[in-house]
Amino acid sequence: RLHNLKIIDIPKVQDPRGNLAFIEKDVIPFAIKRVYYLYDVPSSAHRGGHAHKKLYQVLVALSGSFEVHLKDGETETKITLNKPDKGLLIVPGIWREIGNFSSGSVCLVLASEDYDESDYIRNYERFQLFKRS
Ligand code: T46
Repeated sequence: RLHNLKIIDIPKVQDPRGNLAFIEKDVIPFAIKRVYYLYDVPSSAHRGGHAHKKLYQVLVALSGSFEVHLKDGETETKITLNKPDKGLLIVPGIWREIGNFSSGSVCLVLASEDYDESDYIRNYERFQLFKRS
């Protein structure tokens, strides 16, 4: 299991009318600069397959479920996200692959930085070199 793995509890208000979850600045350990989401993902699709040099992110299964495989260069962990009130923190230097999306699932991502292709390591051998440097 990865040692710096963290699941964040997102505060919520449960109500017979439905639940309301809220993300305020103290819930996420970084200032959110960008929000994006994956949706209409075919169940056979694999997303990710890269690491980030500086970016922190929190993934939330807003609807449905999917699996996140994480590698830090030494150990690996598979996490199933299937609860809208749980966020998976992914710190820099972690290889991630996301798959097994259930039909209608939505992956919300809160990110610490603007989109920057130069922050991506999209080659696994380069990732291993990055981890050793
Ligand atoms: C990650 C996982 C969970 C943008 O133009 N702006 C954006 O903010 C993002 C995230 C992507 N893009 C472009 C870059 C590519 O041309 O959208 C295209 C698809 O991106 P990518 O192949 O990186 O998508 P995923 O789902 O494999 O990865 C994304 C994030 O890029 C990544 O940081 O951790 O979701």
